[in-house]
Amino acid sequence: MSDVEIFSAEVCPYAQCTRMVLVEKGVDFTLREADLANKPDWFLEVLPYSKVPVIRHQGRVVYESAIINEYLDEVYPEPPMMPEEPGVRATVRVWIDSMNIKLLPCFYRLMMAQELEKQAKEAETLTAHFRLIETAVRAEGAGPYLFGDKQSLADILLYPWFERLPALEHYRGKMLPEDCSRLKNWFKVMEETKGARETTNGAEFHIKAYIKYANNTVDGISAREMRATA
Ligand SMILES: N[C@@H](CCC(=O)N[C@@H](CS)C(=O)NCC(=O)O)C(=O)O
Repeated sequence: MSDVEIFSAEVCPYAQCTRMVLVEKGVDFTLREADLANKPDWFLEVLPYSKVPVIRHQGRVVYESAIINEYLDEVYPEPPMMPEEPGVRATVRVWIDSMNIKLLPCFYRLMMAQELEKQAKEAETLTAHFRLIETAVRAEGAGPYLFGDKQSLADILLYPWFERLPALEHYRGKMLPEDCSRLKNWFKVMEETKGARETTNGAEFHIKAYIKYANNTVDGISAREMRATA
């Protein structure tokens, strides 16, 4: 019997983050994979928000990827994925929050936008977010990770979206500005981490998986929420 059960979906970047944390920490886990287009019966019974990821650990159900990831970092402290120094830890939390609230919804809105004018507006916003991160991580220090020489939950959060960037660029054009050299180097380092290597699907998979988003024909709770907030 594994220590952790994770309810996940291969396409889901949030679920990939949590799988990356489990892999990096060497936690033995059981993967319960769901097809989001044909949700299995257990989906509504087990998942409080009807969204993946959710984990079950020692009988406790934990959901919302940012909360799960911090929970896992607390119950499996090695290697730590939050900085020791409270000031840096606060910075990491600020970036996790800002990516979750601003960057990631913008990624989806751009992917689902059909009118050229809306695509241009969202592309501009996304590019500005990338520049903000580039500037912030330059200010923080030497790297190679976003906030120093150790991988944090902020790196883990951002990685799956960079892995999906080829899909966004395939449907909507180039997004990462050429001069974001720190982010480009960061991605190369992240690709080599155990968490990334063991969870990656590669560009072709994402290009296929996102066609429904690009045509705005995807159904599901997340897509409906995204349309409502667009
Ligand atoms: N805020 C949530 C977002 C999770 C989320 O949006 N999951 C999507 C897949 S990427 C999902 O399960 N959607 C179910 C649906 O759309 O019906 C988290 O961070 O865990």
